[in-house]
Amino acid sequence: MTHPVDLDAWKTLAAHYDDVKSTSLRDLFESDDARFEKFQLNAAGIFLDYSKNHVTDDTLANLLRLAENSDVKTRLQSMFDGELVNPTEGRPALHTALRNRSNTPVMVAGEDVMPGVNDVLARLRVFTDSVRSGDWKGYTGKPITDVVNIGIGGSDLGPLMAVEALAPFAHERLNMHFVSNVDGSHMVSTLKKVDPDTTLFIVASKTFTTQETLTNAHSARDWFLDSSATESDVSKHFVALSTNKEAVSEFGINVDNMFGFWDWVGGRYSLWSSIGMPLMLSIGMDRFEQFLQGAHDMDVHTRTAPLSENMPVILALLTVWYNNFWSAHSHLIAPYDQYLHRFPAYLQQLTMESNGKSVHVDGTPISCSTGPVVWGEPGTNGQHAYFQLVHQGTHIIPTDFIMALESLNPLGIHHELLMANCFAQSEALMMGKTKEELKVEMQKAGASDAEIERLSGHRSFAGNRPSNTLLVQQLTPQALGALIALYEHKVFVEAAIWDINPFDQWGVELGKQLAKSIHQEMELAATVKSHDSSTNGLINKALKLNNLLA
Ligand code: G6Q
Repeated sequence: MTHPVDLDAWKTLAAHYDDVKSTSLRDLFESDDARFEKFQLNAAGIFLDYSKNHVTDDTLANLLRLAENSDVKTRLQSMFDGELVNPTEGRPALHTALRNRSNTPVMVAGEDVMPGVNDVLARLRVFTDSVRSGDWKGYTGKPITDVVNIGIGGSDLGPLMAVEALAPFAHERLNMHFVSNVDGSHMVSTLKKVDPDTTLFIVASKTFTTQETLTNAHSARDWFLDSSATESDVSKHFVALSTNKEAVSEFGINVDNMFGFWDWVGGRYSLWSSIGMPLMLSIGMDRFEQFLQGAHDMDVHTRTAPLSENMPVILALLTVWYNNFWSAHSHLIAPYDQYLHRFPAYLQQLTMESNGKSVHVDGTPISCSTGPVVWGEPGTNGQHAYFQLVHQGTHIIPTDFIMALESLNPLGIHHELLMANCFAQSEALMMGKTKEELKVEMQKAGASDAEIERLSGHRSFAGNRPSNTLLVQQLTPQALGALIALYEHKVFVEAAIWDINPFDQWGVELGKQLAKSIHQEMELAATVKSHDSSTNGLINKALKLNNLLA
């Protein structure tokens, strides 16, 4: 396999970077009035303005050639077709089948997976409808008022983010809670807010072996049984979302209360499966299907649009451009939408777990830098915190601004101000403020020449900081579905270019393994000597201070 850095297009881009690196974004806009019209795209209800990037027609042509050289189209098609795109775990990655609203067959090992997908969706509809309507009763005959999702990582971040994002569509009676951390405080503080006879616990775990989730689930069950409930009442209050029937049954959850999915659904891609149950309960199955439809629309766009008009491909190419040629290894997600406050955290897992890799698909050491650090918080809050570094720090941090044009909570001038701030930030990042502009501004305010001179370096901004702006009309279930699918495919295209496997996570597995073995050692209540001196020292300190040594 040719490594990315050996491709002709890669070498051309490296040379092209030297040609364009000193051309400012200001210059690019001044020399082309049609830049906004030229560098924009529409797909599945999402508008993308990518004109405020360090790209010219030539840059784009070179990047598109890189996508061609990297077989991006073929690789995308392999994923949609259910081929083994996750070779280290020997699996396809078919989250797209879960939202395949066209219902065309998707074959895995000679079998169409769609009837299974549709069956689970139908069961989920019956169950979630009955909880929402109040027909599903707790053990004292009362309807459910609170739902506690117990899961972590992919079995937590997606449902939590989406329930928050679609809060305006939430069911009035159902309060949603999420417990992920094995820190007992998370469970204890949640249980204080709910009553055993009106609470439904969802134990969400693909493997049903995850230490944190099982520990939390056991504690929740003990708490439930400490009320007047008995073992036979558990089935009215505990359901499982998993691929592991045996472990679910061993835990004591009746498999009639289990909603399955398949090993070809990666944890961080599982929101579209039964793992989405908290969202189904919150917004109802009809709206959940609109959510699936939005993602499917983006899937169709990704599969069919030419590379030059393909939104996830363009976004991925921009990330590769900055990450590999501009040495910009950090990417800011700035949703100007309070409901999207968990979206950056969700994308952090999606992108960093997928593309945080140091070997190529064939196992050879990586030849280029891979996934950037992804982070963020909603605007306008970020402006009063870390945006200073994005404006004037020494790092280039490409930024994605995300906003809905219409508010779901119109309130006076609030939404206009939100939009104004969003547009102002991307403009300020790009334009900066020249010394001449500062001089005029300070002179108008009556500053002396000496004062202007003294502050000139501090108060002028180089600007030239790139950003994308993504707009939807309203943050509806459909729009959210399309937005998530857009980033999923962007991550896949980046991985295709870097020639890495975005679907495994051996680092996560290592963490799970080590925590388990240290815990087993701690349970022996004896001084631990088997690790390095730091790890031994920390474990022994904890054992001693908690009086756990025999
Ligand atoms: C996701 C990761 C990881 C996983 C959690 C929970 O892609 O593999 O975040 O989702 O470790 O795993 P379970 O769902 O199996 O409990």
